Amino acid sequence: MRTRLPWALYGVLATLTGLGLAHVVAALTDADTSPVLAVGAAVIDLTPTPLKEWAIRTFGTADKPILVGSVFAGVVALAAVAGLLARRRLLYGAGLLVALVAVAAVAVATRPEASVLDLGPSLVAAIGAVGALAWLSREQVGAPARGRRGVLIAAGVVGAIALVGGVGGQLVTRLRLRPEDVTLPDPADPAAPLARGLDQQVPGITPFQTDNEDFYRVDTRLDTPVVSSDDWTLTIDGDVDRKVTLTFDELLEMPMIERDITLTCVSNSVGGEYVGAARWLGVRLTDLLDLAGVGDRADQILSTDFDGMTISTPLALATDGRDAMVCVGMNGEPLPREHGFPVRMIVPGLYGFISATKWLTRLTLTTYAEQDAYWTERGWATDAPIKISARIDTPKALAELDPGDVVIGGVAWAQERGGVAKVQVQVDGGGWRDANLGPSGGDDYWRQWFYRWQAPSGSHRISARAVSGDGEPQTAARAEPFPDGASGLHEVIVEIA
Ligand SMILES: Nc1nc2c(c(=O)[nH]1)N[C@H]1C(S)=C(S)[C@@H](COP(=O)(O)O)O[C@H]1N2
Ligand SMILES: [Mo]
Repeated sequence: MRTRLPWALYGVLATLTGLGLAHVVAALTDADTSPVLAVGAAVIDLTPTPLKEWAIRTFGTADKPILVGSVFAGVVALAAVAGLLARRRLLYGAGLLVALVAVAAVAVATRPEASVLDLGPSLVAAIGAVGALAWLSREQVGAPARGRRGVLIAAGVVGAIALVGGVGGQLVTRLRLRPEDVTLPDPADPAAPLARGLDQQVPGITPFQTDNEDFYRVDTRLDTPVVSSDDWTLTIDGDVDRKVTLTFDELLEMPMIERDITLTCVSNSVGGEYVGAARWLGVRLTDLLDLAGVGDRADQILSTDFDGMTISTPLALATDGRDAMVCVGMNGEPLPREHGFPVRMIVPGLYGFISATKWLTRLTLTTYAEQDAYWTERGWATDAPIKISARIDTPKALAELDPGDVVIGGVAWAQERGGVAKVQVQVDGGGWRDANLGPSGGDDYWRQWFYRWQAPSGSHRISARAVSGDGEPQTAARAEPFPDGASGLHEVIVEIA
């Protein structure tokens, strides 16, 4: 082949073949993660907090696909270069491919709980990629050059291997160990039936209970972990009288409580989407801690997920009588994979980043002086109660409406502060007027609210604020999410024609 283009293509196809095969091996061996995702994860972990904040603000939930996409595009570009190098000498091209895989292997090997097994996919990626490149560029090793037709056929064969590998790997992973196959026990301490909310009454309001499919997702992962409940265990160790290890079945045999709790992310901006309300089923955290017997040194529960990611929770707050729980169920179903299957923590009143560990495998009783967790290492607060907040769901910002009857509505939350006692609405800086509240779902649950407004023509600014059951009004002082949660009032501007 004289022209360069086919060579660039060889490099890309060879690399995709290696990656496709790596996915199959990862799926079959429970190896932790694919090489591309490992590189992406390493990039996330190494990114300074301000840059990460900027990415979340700018790209929202698309920040992950954009990151994985960029890493992938970089890999494809280098793969094309490897192909072009192979045109000169196969060894050069192969060398670059091996170097690429080596970077991924380092990223894989430095994950917190990496084992030798996790290097399998990288090894296969290297062998597959170099093998495919050698086969595609066989004239470099003395065989007669392929004609145009031969190039197309060879490219097709290699492309098919890459595709079948990539898709097959995904499929195998999805089909194994399905959360739906788990049967949950009945709660010994059930929640009262949830009242019917204002969902039907106020068009555009957030539903009283968030469907699992609609529940926001925030975590550091680039994939959706597939963790088996069969070989899952929870270990409680550190400053305890005796180290305890429980299997999933043993956990399910413990008395279960059921609670309605609104979970909130510290990265949520005022009026943002990173908040959701669900009915959780699980074991009381204190029941588990009692099994191990907490010592008198610990001030922190350091929880670890299946991959070594850590979250720290203030021990005093988690054990002060609130309904902190180790959950297996969400809205009557086993936890979805996205939300931590098989087991996660939920602690009402604390932002998720210091409490809501998904894919939980370990609770270590320790001290803040001794051990840092993922976000606290990055400068986020260690003590972060959820701030009182009201959100306006309807009308939407910049909505154009007719004069007359307009229903303003939304949700408000004040977990572990006696719930929401009052929501007030203000138009154009005028007097604060009390909104109507929907039914209560308990103090740890959000409350829907609405206010009927006679809207005059013109452009208007609507604000809302909540007051907690323990009498604290929501602050108007603005703060960014870093380091302990955003504050300020949610405001929307609407145009009345
Ligand atoms: N293992 C693990 N658990 C985690 C996280 C994470 O990155 N990894 N993110 C936390 C954060 S910041 C929040 S807000 C909640 C979000 O839970 P959700 O995705 O189920 O809504 O999970 C928490 N648990
Ligand atoms: Mo979060």
